[in-house]
Amino acid sequence: MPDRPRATATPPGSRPARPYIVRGIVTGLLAAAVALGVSQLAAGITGPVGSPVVSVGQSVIGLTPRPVTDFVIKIFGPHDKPVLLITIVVLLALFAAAFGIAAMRRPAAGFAGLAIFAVIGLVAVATRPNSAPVDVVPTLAGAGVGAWALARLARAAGAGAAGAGDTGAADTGAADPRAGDAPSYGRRSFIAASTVAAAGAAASGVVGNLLSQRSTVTQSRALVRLPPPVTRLPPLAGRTDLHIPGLSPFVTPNGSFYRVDTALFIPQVAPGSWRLRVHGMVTRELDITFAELLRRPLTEADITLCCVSNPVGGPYIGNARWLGVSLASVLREAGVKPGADQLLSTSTDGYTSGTPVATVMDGRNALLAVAMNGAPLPVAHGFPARMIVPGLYGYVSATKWVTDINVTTFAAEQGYWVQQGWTQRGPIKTQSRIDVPNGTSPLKAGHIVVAGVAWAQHRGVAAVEVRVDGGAWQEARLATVPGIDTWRQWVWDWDAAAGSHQLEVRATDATGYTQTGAQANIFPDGATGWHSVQVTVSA
Ligand SMILES: Nc1nc2c(c(=O)[nH]1)N[C@H]1C(S)=C(S)[C@@H](COP(=O)(O)O)O[C@H]1N2
Ligand SMILES: [Mo]
Repeated sequence: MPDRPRATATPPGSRPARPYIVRGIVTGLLAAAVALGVSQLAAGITGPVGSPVVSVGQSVIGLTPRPVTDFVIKIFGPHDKPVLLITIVVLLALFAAAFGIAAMRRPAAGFAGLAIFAVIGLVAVATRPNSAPVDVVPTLAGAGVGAWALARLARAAGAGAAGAGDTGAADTGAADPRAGDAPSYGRRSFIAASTVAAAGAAASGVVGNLLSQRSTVTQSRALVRLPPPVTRLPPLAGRTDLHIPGLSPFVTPNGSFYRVDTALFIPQVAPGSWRLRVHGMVTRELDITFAELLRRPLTEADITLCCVSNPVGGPYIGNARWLGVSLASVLREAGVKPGADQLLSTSTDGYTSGTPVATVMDGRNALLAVAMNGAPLPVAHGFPARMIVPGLYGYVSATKWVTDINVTTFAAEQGYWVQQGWTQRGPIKTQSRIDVPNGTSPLKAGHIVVAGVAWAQHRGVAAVEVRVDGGAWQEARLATVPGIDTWRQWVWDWDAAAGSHQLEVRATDATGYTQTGAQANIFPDGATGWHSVQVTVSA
C-alpha cells in the first residue's frame, strides 16, 4: 500500500506497531465498557429485562444444552450463575479487545464489532418472554454512546493515521468536533480520553445499579400485612427437633433455604401489579389480584420442598411452614373441564412448569403460597406468590413469581424442564441423609451420635435404618412430625470402635416401601441410592 499516507508511528508493512495494539485493546475495552455502562444506566430506568447483560445471560441459560449445564453445576455448584456472568464478560472483553485493535486500522471495523454486540443484545432482549418494546432502548443507547466513545478514543489513539484508509479517518473525524485538526495521537491525549471514558463507564454503571435497586420490591414486601390463617396449625411440638449439633433444623430458616431457579437476576414483582390468571380448560376464567388473594381463606401447612437435582446426600431440600390459598379451591371456582390433566403455570420471567391436576385436587395442601415461616415470601423464593404442592419435586410444582395457570393437558404442553428431557410427572422419591457425623470433624471411639433427615413427602417416613461397614441394618429413633408432608429427623447411637468406617442410611415410607440401594443419577426423575459417609474413628 505504498500510495497510502502513513503515520510515522506505523512501520511500513501491514501490522500496526505495538503502541497501536495496546491502544487498540484499551479503546475496544473502554468502548465496550461505556456501552455496557450506558445500557445499565438506561436499564436502571426501563427495568432489568432491557439490560443486554441480563438478557444475554438469560438466553445463554436457556440455550445451553443440559449436559453442559450439568457439568457447570457439578463443578461450580451454586456459583454457576456468577461463573456464567464472568464467562460472558471475559468473552466480551476478548471480542472488544479484538475489535479495538481492528479499529486502529479501520475505525469502521470497530463500529462493526459494536454493531454485532448490539444485535446480539437486541435479539436476546426481544426474545425474552417478558420484554416490552421499551426494553430495546438500553441496548440502542449503549451501542450509540459506545460508538461515539470508540470514535473519540480511536481518534485520540491516532487511528486512521495508523495506516487506515480515508473512509476510516472520515468516520472518526465525523464524530469529533475538532475533526479538522490533525489527528492527535499523542500519549497524553489518549490517556486523557481513556480516563474520561473509564470514568463515564463506571459512573453510569454505578448509577444504573443504584436505580435498579431503587426499583426492587424489598420495600413493598416489608409493607405486606399477612391476614391470620383460617386453618391455623398449632406451634410445632418440641420433639420435631432433636437439637443435635450439625443436624438440619426441622424448620429451615428462610435465609438458608436452598434456592434453585433459572433466573439470573431475581424477578421483582410488585404486589400492586401482580395478578394471577387462571384460564384454559375452565368454565370460568379467573383474574385475581394480590389483595383479592389475601382476602381468601388462608391455610398454614408444613411442607418439605425438594429439588429433583438433589443428589443423594445433597443440600437442595428444605422445610418451611407455608401460608397460602388452597389451589384446589381456586380451581374448583374456575371449574376444571373434563379431560384437563395438567396445570401449566408460568412465572413473570417466562419459566413454566406442569403439575398434575389430579394431584392438586386429591385433598393435599397444594397452595398458592404467600408466606414462608411467618414472613411474606422472600423475593428469591417467589414474592409475592408461588405454588407449593406436597409430594412433588419443585420443577413440576413450585413455580415462583407465578402469574398464570393454564388448565390444559400433558399431551398439549410441556413445562420448561420437561422440554429439556426431565420426566413429565415428578413425585418425590423416598430418601434419607446423614448430617452428622459429616466425615470432617474428629471422632473418638465409644458413643457417637449419628443423625440426619429422611423424607417421603405425602407418604410419610415410617422407619430409618443405619448400618456400619455393610453390616446388619439397625433401626434409628425418629423425631415426631406434624404430618406426612415433611421430612423427619432421625438419630442412632453408635458404639464405635477405632478405625475407618462406612455409615449408610435408608428410609422406609408409610406405604411400606424401603428406599432402593440402586444408584441412579438425578436425571431424568431424581437420584436414588443410600447416602453413605466415610469416617475415621481414633482410639
Ligand atoms: N419461576 C421459577 N420458579 C421455579 C423455578 C424456576 O426456575 N423459576 N425452579 C423450580 C425448582 S426446579 C425448584 S426445586 C423450586 C425451588 O424453590 P426455592 O428456590 O424456593 O427453594 O422452585 C421451582 N420454581
Ligand atoms: Mo428443582
